[in-house]
Amino acid sequence: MFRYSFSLRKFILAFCFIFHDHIRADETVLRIIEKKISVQGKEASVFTITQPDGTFGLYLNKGQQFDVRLENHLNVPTSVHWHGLVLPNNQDGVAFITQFPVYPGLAYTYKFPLVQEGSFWMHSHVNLQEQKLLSAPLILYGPEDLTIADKDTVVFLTDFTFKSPMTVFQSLKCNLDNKMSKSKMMMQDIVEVDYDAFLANNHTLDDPEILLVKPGSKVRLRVINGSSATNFLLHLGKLEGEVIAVDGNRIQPFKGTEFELAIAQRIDILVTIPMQGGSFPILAQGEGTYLQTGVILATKGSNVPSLAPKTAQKGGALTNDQESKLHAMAPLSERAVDKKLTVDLGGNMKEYIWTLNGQSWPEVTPLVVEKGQRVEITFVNTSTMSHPMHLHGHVFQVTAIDGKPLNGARRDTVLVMPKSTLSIQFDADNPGVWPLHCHVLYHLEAGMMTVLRYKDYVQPL
Ligand SMILES: [Cu+2]
Repeated sequence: MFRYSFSLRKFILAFCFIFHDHIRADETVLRIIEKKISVQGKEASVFTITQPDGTFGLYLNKGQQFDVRLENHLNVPTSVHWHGLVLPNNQDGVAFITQFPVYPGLAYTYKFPLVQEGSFWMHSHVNLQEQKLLSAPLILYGPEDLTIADKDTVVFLTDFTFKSPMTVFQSLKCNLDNKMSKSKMMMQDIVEVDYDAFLANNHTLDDPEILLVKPGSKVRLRVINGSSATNFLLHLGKLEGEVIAVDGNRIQPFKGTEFELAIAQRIDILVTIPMQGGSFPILAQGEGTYLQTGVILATKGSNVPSLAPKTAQKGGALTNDQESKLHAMAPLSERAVDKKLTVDLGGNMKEYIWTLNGQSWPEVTPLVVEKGQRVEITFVNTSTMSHPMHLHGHVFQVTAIDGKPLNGARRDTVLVMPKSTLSIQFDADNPGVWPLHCHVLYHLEAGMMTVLRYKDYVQPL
């Protein structure tokens, strides 16, 4: 019997060796796969990023080596960008800029040290794949995280449509060609895409994820806006929340029951479960919509309410209020700005072309900086829509809103409100060619991207 088991084990090992001889023990495998999900009782085919054991996304520690083998099991080329990570330029995962796309049946290995901690995410940077849910959480735990909360949990928000992303994009173009009525145009300023549902950890609110919590315990919610075109308003209901970080960067604690979360941003909120227990919905309503999603924190034996994915009241519009109240725990050192850049956010609504400084990707003039410079970028939003602007490879600080100086939060994505200006500063300390773009997927597809290029940098491949 022993001999039999032993040889069986050897056989299995040999079998694994044949198929995985290229995988090292310290390497994490991420598979990009197509899968079927059910939304409102209807089947849909989406993309997802999972580990071989089914884990959704990546959970690593600061100081560890990021050593990930990304396998493309789709029938189309793809690439995955590690959103918010400070990494060497050639590890950034942007197809056609820092690497070729990963073709079906091929893998690509990423290796770099993890210098940050906090809540991040990953998503496709190819075409409109992000709308097919090709995104996942990427959490980097810090040494103190165990003492911050009793439970640490992710709430990953996405916007879902049964339509193909290309159909959505085409209809955005057509709608605008067809000279809409003024009222429809006004509505479109906030909401461009009519989604079928919003998902939290891949669940709709009629079948929500229920997270078991203990009475009196502290819970850290890492809320990630992984949606393609939806800003969210977060409602904590009976719980008061304390925001401790935005975009993975600690801020001076900020209390409230309602928070705003723009596309691609993250917010880490601490809540304390009352001693008497109960169930506590954490809701996210789409800006300018009646749709909501969320998770439910529930103590053992509590009655879990059934919640409707549609609300009676329409979600309002995001403002600059929250951003103006955020202050970094570790602001940039005080120093003079060496390089000032202005980026005009604009669009030609008739043709649905979105621009930065009047240019559409890829016909753009790069923004050039030099290593060692303190750089300031002022976004001037001349359009009637808000734009979540994301800079790759750097952590910036929000330093002014509408000309008013601010010792603001450190971030990688900031929402620039319509007819508003917003300045950010950062130290140019990570040479490369780094995308700077609007994170509304359809604006990005319509050209709202440029690059920040370090003078004299040539990419080692
Ligand atoms: Cu935009």
